[in-house]
Amino acid sequence: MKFLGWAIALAAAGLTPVAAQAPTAAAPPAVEASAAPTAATPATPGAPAVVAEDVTPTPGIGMPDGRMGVQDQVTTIGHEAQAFHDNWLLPLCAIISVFVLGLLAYAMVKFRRGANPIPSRTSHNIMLEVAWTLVPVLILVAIAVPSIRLLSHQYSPPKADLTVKVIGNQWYWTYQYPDNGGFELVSNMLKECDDPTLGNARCRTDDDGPPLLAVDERMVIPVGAVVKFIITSTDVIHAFAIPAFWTKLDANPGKLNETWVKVEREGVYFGQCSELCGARHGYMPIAVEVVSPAKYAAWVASKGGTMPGTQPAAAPDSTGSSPVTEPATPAAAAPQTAAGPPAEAAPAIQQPAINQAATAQN
Ligand SMILES: [Cu+2]
Repeated sequence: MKFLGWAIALAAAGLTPVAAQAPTAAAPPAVEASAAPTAATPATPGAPAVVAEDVTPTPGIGMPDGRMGVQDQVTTIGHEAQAFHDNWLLPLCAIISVFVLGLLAYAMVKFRRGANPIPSRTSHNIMLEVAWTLVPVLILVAIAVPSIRLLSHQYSPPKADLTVKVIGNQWYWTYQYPDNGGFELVSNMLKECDDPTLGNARCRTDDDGPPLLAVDERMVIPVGAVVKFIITSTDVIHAFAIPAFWTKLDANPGKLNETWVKVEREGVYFGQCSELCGARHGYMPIAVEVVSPAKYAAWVASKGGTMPGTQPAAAPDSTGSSPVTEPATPAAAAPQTAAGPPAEAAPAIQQPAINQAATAQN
């Protein structure tokens, strides 16, 4: 029944007039549907590295390294949130905990039965009651003000320089670049070299990143740019989370969520799906590579995409400094055949298919 529902939903999506107008947008659901049953294997088996290989992850940056506390933050929101957490919430929690523990210990010793054979009959103390009502209210206000300010900054994005559509699938991520011609990446986790299920796929090296976090296709974004993530899902609820960006947002089928980042330094930053989404939930990592604008343009060209304001027929890798040596992957090549779709077509189209698929599943 589940597959029948999917088939009906996808057929309906392909037959709608809107879908017919935008070939790139109609194509991804078909690709995703065929890829879903074999999601356990990487999208490009046997292919060499297609990541921007001159950017290797820095140990301890953008990944867990055994330290306590939050990861080093590399976004403006991340700095604000980390300061709020480290300099305000944690000390406040510690002070309150120690204070309550002290009160408990004091009461246990001072008012123990041995020292008070005749218990006190006191039942009211106006000053005390006013104090223990007012003080917690003031503490909550002191937490609420910076907390709401942070929320307001998170949900007041500046004008985006780049939009990336993030799509969760069981169990991998796809990234679409509507501003750069609409190409799409399929990002699968890299397995270990001694994994008996590896097959012909490329296995992880230390240059790719830590085990369970390295992927075959990283999302690439330019440093210093305001990048808007439009986040959704094709099947169940996933969550797009990158700790170093202070980003965590659900990817819901049939719904578009939005968040943004402005990353301050180049590097590779890792995250994971953070919503229990099925058997391989733990194996759908996220890797974002942040590069200079020039490298980003070269990478876009290598994927067959275009930079805004340039001609679609621009020769790929004209700078000669492309961080990527491979031509576009099959997944990325698909949009190349499309005749210049409008940038915003993808989200508008994907919706009916997702809605119907979700309904069919229920
Ligand atoms: Cu997931």
